[in-house]
Amino acid sequence: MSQPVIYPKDKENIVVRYSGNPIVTKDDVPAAAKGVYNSGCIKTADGKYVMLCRVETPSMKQLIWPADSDNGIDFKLRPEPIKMPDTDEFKEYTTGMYYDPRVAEIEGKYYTVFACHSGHSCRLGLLESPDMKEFKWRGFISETDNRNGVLFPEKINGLYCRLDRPNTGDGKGYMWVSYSPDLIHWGQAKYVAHAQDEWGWKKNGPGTVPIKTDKGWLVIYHAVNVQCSAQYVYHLGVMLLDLEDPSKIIARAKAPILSPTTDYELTGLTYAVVFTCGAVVEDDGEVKIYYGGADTVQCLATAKLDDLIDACFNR
Ligand code: BMA
Repeated sequence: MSQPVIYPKDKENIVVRYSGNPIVTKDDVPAAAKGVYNSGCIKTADGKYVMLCRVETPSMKQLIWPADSDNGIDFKLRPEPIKMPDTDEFKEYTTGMYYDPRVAEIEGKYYTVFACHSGHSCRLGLLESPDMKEFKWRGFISETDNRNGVLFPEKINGLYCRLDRPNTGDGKGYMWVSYSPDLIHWGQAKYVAHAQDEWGWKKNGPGTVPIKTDKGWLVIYHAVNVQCSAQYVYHLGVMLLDLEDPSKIIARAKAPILSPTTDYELTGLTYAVVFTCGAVVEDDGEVKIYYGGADTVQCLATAKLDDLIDACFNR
C-alpha cells in the first residue's frame, strides 16, 4: 500500500492520536463482541460524556450500546445496548444491521441518526432522548439508499437540517444537505460536495455533527480512494459550509487531516479505515475526534479548532 498523504506538511501534528489508543475495544463490552468502532459521542449539559458505541456481535449483527465517561477518554459501557423496537417494520428494514450512530443536541434534546441496513438497502433511522438515558425510536427518516445522516445542532432558516450521503448507484456517493419541519419528513435536498483529490475520489460522506464557528459550519468528513484496484482507504477531511446555506462550501482542506497509518487503523475486521461519527469541542478549543480504526476499535484524536479551520483554508 502506498503511503497516504499527510496534511499539512509543515504542521503534521494538527490532529494528534491519543497515545492510549484504542480507547474502547470488544473486551470492554459486557457481552460477546467482535468490535467497537464508529461510535457517536456527545458531552451532555452536566459535563459528562456519553458515547453511543457501534458494537459488532459475533454473528455480524450491530448494536448501539451507550457508554459513560467523566473525562472523554475512559468509557464504561452500560449493562445493556439500546433497545430497538420489536416490530415487523423495524426488523424488515434493519435485519439486525443498524450502525454508525451520530448524536446531536438540538434545543435541549438529543437526537441520534444511524444507518439501518437490510435487503432493501440502507436508510436512516432516528432516536430521540431527553437525557441520553432513555431512548425513543422516532422512525425511518429517509428513503433508500442513504446513510451517514448527521443533524445540525440547530435549525437553519427555521428548519431542521441534516447532511447525508445518498448513493449514486455507480458505487459512488457524495454529501448532500436537506431540511425538515419535524425531523421525520425531509426535502429541499441540495448537493454539497463531490469527491475530490487522489485521496477521496471514490466517495465522501459527513462524519461529525457540524461545529458552528464564525467562519462557517466545520464538518469533519470521510473520503475514500481505492488502491491496488480493490483496497478502499478511508481518510478524514475537513471543510467549512456556509452558516445560512450549508450547500455552499466556503473552504476545504486539500489533503486529509487523518489517514490510516497505525496498526489499529490498517488492520482489523477491514483494512485501512479511519471513520468518524462524533466530535466534542471543549471550552479551551480542543476538539476530541472519536473515530473507528479498521472497523474494529474505537479511537480518539485531538486537534485545535483553530487549526482545523486554518486547514480548510490550506494555511
Ligand atoms: C462504510 C460504512 C462504515 C464503515 C466503512 C468502512 O460504508 O459502512 O460503517 O466503517 O464503510 O468499511
